Amino acid sequence: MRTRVTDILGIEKPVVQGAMARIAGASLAAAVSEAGGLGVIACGGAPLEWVAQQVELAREKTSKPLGANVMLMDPNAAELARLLCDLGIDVVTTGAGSPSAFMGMWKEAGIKVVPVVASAALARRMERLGADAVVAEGTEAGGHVGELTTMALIPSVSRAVSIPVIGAGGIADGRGMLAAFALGAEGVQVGTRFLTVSECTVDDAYKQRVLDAKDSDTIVTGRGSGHPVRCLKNRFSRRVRQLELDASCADELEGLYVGSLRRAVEGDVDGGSVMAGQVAGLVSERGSAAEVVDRMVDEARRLGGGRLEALAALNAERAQLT
Ligand code: TUI
Repeated sequence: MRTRVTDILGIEKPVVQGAMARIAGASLAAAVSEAGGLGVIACGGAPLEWVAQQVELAREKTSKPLGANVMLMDPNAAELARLLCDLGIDVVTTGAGSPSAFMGMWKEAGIKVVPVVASAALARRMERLGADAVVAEGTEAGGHVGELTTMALIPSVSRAVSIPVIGAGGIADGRGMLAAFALGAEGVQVGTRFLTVSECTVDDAYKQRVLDAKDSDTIVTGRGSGHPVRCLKNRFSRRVRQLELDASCADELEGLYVGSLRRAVEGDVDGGSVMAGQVAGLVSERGSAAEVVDRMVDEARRLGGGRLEALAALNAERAQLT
């Protein structure tokens, strides 16, 4: 299936795997790329040696394009930005900030750059700096989130820029994919739906929590501190929300946050931050990465009466239908 997103990224299906920090390594990323989507190694919170090792491992598993994600709040973001040039990664996605400082370096290295944005203003800035596409990620997503919903954000970003928009946040199946295309997207980014696939190496207790979740089971922690993170309701997130109401608890709150994602990823799903999007309530199967990619595209195609590519072509022209 061709859209500007597949053409620019050199992939076969316009499905990008969301970078899930401490979760998405070589195993998941290579499986998604091998299935024809874009697999993305999440570098957030990881040492540089781990990143180099995962890129090498993924390259052994697939010769198809491969992405890496830079979490811009990471203290080692600048070193990582340079390392990804040396490793010859095909695509960089970024999150939780503006990658302005690194854009020139990446473009010079021939890397396709796809910043995740949560507003039209940042999307416009990224286009001016040479971004190849943007991911418009709504607040339904898991992990670090912005304020706007996917429903409001995709059309707003689509109107603001000419480069392709990849919709994200709340997309877990073909219906979500078709909806994103109806709103102006030419590709989708999917995170939560990949959490439960066989190639995802997160602890099984984490997968089970996602499978068991219902639609209202996520919550956003850290809104007050400026680091809003969507995760599943559990002992950890309920305690955080409680402490957030009381300014005198700042120290206890900070202590609770330290290592919270690592704890969850390693299986402490009551005491850690089980990051997941609102669509956790829609995820009720495990399967493989290839099944997720194939089914999503097939379902969106069927639901759209086979006109998914035509919709993407209209979006590429920013066609006004009124
Ligand atoms: O980055 C994400 N999601 C993430 S990163 C992450 S790692 C982490 N680990 C432990 C604790 C907390 C986080 C987990 N989830 N998504 C991409 C994303 N970026 N969503 C929203 C944004 C965003 C928001 C505001 C991007 C830019 C922005 O404004 C920047 C500016 O300067 O205007």
